[in-house]
Amino acid sequence: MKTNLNLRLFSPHLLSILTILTTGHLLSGSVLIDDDFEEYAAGGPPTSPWTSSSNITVSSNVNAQSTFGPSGDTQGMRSRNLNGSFTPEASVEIDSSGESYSILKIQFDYMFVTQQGNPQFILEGDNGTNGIRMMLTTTNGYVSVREGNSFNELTGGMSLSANNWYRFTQSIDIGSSTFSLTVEEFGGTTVTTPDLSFENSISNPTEAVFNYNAPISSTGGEYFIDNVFIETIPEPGSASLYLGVMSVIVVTFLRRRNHR
Ligand SMILES: [Ca+2]
Repeated sequence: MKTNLNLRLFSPHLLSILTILTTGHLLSGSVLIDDDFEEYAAGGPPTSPWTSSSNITVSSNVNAQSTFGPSGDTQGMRSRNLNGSFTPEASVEIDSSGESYSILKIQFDYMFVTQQGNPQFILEGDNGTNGIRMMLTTTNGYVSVREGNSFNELTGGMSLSANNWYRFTQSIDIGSSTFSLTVEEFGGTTVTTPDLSFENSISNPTEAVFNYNAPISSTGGEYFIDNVFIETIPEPGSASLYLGVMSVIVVTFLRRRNHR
């Protein structure tokens, strides 16, 4: 009977289950921001964790109903470029301190209504340094990424059109200052551009910023953001180490149990 018990406890099935249990949690990462803007009062600015300037409001306008969002999702964050002397800006803090991760995932849904002054996303590092900077739509209708000293329009495969939702997903490697960008058009095509470069290297991401590249006073621009999701993906190495430690603990436990 003793031999049969040992075989059962160390069976491949048991080890498989333990592997899933011990690595599944780690590999899911930590969600830092998950915001669909449904919890804020319509017509006012988005409140904590957001910081915003004038002309940033949470809107229940029908155009703000993201088709990517959950059922019943009716609000988004509206940014209007109207004043000519400043660019509207909304930002949210990214606190990844104490986390060991290899990839930072940043996802949001975007729709522009009128394209005046290019809507812009920035991932800032310490001291407000621009790490990633991209124009979400240029006057040519493309996404344009600031790589080092130059803007590079991503003309391959997709031009963006007004009043249509797009899901932007960035898979970011802070250590190598590179990222991939996937742009999914709702009901349309999906284009992934790998190996994009940062504007500047940063050691630590601190804020995600939505603004414009230039102020506009005449006709103005308008866009919406919804479903902002920021997550850390842990390093494979740390997951393996964790699994190794858990295995030792489990094996020790089983041995003691068998020797009782
Ligand atoms: Ca929403």
